Amino acid sequence: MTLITDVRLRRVLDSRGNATVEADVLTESGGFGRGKAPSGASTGEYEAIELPAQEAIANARDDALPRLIGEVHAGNQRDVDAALHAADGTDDFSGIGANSAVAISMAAAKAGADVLGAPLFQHLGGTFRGNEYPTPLGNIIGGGEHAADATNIQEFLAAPVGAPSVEEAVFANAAVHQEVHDILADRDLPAGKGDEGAWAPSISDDEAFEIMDEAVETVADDFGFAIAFGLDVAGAELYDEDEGGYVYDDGVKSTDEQIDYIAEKVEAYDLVYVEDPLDENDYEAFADLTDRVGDQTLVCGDDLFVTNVERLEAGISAGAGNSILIKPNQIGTLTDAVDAIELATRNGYESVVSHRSGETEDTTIAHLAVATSAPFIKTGAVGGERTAKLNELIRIEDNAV
Ligand code: 2PG
Ligand code: MG
Repeated sequence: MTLITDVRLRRVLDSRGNATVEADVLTESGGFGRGKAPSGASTGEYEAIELPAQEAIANARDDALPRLIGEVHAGNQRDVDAALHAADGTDDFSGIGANSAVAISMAAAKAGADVLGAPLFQHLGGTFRGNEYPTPLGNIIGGGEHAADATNIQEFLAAPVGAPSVEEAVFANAAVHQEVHDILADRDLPAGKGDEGAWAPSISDDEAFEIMDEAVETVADDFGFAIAFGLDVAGAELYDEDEGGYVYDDGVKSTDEQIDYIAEKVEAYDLVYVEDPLDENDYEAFADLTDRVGDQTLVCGDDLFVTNVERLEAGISAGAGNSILIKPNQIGTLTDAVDAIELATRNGYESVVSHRSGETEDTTIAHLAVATSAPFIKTGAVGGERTAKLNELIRIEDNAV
């Protein structure tokens, strides 16, 4: 029933105005699915390779389509994704492009769900999944690679851990975003927005910590439940070997100083989440920090693990981190992403499903988070390409998909 009869590829715009790959998958019985690839700016060194959209499309048309059309059932995700790997023939999807791979992988999943008449999260997760909803981490203040002349730390993320529902949590994050706007206005600090819709004022990281602390407290009082916050430090972007450490506006921190700095911030602000606090090659430093604060906060590997089971296995052996960021385009297929989540779960690591800084209106990650019972999803607080996922979560919770 779900035999693939056609795959159509085209370039469409992403949220930064760059070209990205859109895939349509059609099946024998009239099933249809559409997927779009996101794109990172602070990409990890070990990520699967994104090719220029036109090149990715041409290569996938030549190499992947003959292995899919009339050959594979969209309802069998492992077969689809194995065909994509076979067509690509490399370790990092540099043949057909991880952008073509992930767009086709997601489109096939949606076509499979369409034939079944089931919501995507149920097709991916099965009937025993779908009653646990992730807490959305909302990007509120940011800089790094996502905005010029703003904070050194890439993302300050609201985490409405006490919210009674996804809907309340989503609105709480939007309220924190508005509250920060008001605090910035009171302090006469003009701010545009970065790539993910976070405020990008020209302030020090210390001032951003203060403002976040004030904003989450105010909104928590208004909403009547606990709202904490966390960070994506994007440590690999700050780390410069030639400079001898992590380069901040106010100086360079050695690895030991960086560990102390993050541990102090976890204590001072009760941070519930710290992503990529250290460089992507430094398992040992991740392990040291996890020893220090891993019982109080999630220490999450993004560029460290790149959704890759081999890198996660190395991290598990080293005791590096206690959670993994899951970005399907970082590894190229949904099968690879789900394998990483399952390995994480078996080893007591939490999974945090994530958007990219360059996004589209695709909502697959909302379904993936629910399908795998991920405790967190990181997909912004405002902006159409971010609210597409947040509103989909609200619909999933409301049984309206
Ligand atoms: C990150 C992501 C998403 P990018 O570092 O976690 O917030 O950014 O997509 O630019 O890698
Ligand atoms: Mg990150």
